[in-house]
Amino acid sequence: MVARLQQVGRHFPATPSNLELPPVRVAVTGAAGQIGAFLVNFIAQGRMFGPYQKVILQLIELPVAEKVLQGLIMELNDGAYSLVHEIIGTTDSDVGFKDADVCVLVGARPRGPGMERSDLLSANAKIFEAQGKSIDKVAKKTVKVLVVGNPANTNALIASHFAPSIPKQNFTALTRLDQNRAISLIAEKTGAAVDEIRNIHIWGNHSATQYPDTFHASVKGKDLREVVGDTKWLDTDYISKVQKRGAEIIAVMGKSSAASAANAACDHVHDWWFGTQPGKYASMAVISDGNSYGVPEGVMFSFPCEIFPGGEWRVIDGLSINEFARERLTKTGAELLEERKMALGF
Ligand code: NAX
Repeated sequence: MVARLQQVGRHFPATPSNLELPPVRVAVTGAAGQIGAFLVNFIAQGRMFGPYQKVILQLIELPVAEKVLQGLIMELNDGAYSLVHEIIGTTDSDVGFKDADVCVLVGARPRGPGMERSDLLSANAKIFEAQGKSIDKVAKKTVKVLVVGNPANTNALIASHFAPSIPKQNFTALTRLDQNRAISLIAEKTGAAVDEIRNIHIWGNHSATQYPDTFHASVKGKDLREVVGDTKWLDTDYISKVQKRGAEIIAVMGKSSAASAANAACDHVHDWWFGTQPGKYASMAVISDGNSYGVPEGVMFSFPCEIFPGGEWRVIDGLSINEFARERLTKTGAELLEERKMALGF
């Protein structure tokens, strides 16, 4: 096991309100992996909790990756990040999740050769059951959990299921990378800046059934679909490009997205921590209560969400869902029900 490597309590710039706040404890599993290594550096730089909030990094790895974790911590130390109050590296989840304010669950079992989807789901079910139980036991009861490791939505559901003392609303899965990809493609198509594009929503599963919805979105305040002016592209190639962007990256780069995934995890937690800007919603997979848009109850489904400072969120209601969208919401919801059945048996 990697020991406590740093306990510095450095001074940090004398800037506004966060000076008096205690450091945020953020646990990251799979910290030594591709995404994890970017993520922990981004957190140390203030991308997740802002430039004045100190953090305690609680990094969790498998024993097989212990040396890599040790090296990562050495590099973090060499970064001399003023926001990093302390780093804990461990292979014991009860140590890593202890008193955590935020847990980002990146480590997961990848699909091996000859592995069926059901094998993948059940292998991950075991991991996320154990992590859910550990979070339940040692993390703060107010902990916010973001699952990145795939199949992210169902892994989040499992972790939540095995953490009964923590509200189900505190478990989420990452679809922000899909939202960012969807925005970036529209920026490329229209020449608008990414900040000028609002409210493209990702519905459903972080998989090839996800539905990037442009019907409620705008570019520079105007209806996105009118600005793009190419309905056929929006309803076919665009959707499929967003859905398959992960595979496209692998085909080009020979490995999967890492920096963009870490960046999206920071966006997700940042909005969850500070709240969304007025009129600008965030896609995140959250527990469905069965009352929104005909989505089945009890699956982790990506919805457009408004988040209030402090972390309470609500699914945006009242959006019109046409037949085209309905078909896609049904398909991605059915996939999540099937995943839940394979992973949890109900
Ligand atoms: P890597 O294989 O580079 O890293 C995973 C790390 O997790 C490894 O260091 C491994 O030792 C560790 N690990 C595995 N099981 C663990 C456990 N039980 N406890 C602690 N650590 C554990 O994968 P990487 O490229 O970083 O991807 C990580 C996960 O993110 C994968 O499941 C991947 O499919 C998923 N992704 C999810 C995305 C999303 O938008 N939701 C997008 C990017 C990415 O594909």
